[in-house]
Amino acid sequence: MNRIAEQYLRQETLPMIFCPGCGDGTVLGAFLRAVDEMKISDQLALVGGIGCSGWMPVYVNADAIHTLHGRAIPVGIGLKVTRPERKVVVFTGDGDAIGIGGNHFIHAARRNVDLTVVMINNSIYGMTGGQMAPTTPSGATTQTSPYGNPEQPFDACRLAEAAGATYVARWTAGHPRQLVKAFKEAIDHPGFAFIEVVTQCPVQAGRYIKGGMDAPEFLADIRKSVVPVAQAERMTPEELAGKTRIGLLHRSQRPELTQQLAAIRGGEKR
Ligand SMILES: Cc1ncc(C[n+]2csc(CCOP(=O)(O)OP(=O)(O)O)c2C)c(N)n1
Ligand SMILES: [Mg+2]
Repeated sequence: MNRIAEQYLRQETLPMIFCPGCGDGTVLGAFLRAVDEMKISDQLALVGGIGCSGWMPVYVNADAIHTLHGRAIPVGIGLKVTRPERKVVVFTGDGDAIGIGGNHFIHAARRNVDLTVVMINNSIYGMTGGQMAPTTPSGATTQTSPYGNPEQPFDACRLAEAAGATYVARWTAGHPRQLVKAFKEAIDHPGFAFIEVVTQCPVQAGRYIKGGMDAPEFLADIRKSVVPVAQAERMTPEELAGKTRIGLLHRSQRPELTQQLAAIRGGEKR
């Protein structure tokens, strides 16, 4: 076992529940590298929703809450406003964050509360066996859309930005080094920071959406489907059709919720 895994994983919780070839382990590895470089493990408060991705905090040697499906963000908000000195990081799935938890997601972004929300987008409800999610591509077959998804998926990053998030980035499980940097930036960012990570789910999305369960092939296909933002700016709408932009998509500054609350408690004028 490498030093990072030995130092930051709760050994008694291993082995992880993730299927072979799942992208969640890569995301967790990148997160732990960021934590190691920032030396902040004792300041962390991690929150996990329900779903495969929601298990990530369970494996980390840090304070953590594993909460209800769709409720990871409001639990994170509660933590942050009562213990503002903590660095609160929420791990959530696409179904957890913008399916059942969609309303919490947009209001957390609107409030600009100082959280880092990491959404693992595997385009499906993984843990429960491959049901259609709000991120499932149009036309895709899943366990609950055997004739193809008749709906249009959400772009969670555009949703976050429109709702008021002040840091928005998207990467994939094929970009671990960029993810380490993004985690560090998001944790340091004083406001609602959202990172979407597009991941391979060879067992559920592989079986139902792609018709094959080969993890390296799945990840290679994800890498082919994304374009760095700078490159996307030079592409025509026709060239961009079917491509997903990756990188730092938005960064801005405006008043943050816990500071606003502290000012009210302190009787200061805002
Ligand atoms: C209130 C509630 N509704 C439904 C469920 C069942 N459930 C558990 S995980 C899950 C979907 C998880 O999908 P996602 O959030 O995308 O996470 P993934 O497993 O794909 O990482 C559902 C519907 C639940 N546990 N609680
Ligand atoms: Mg999912």
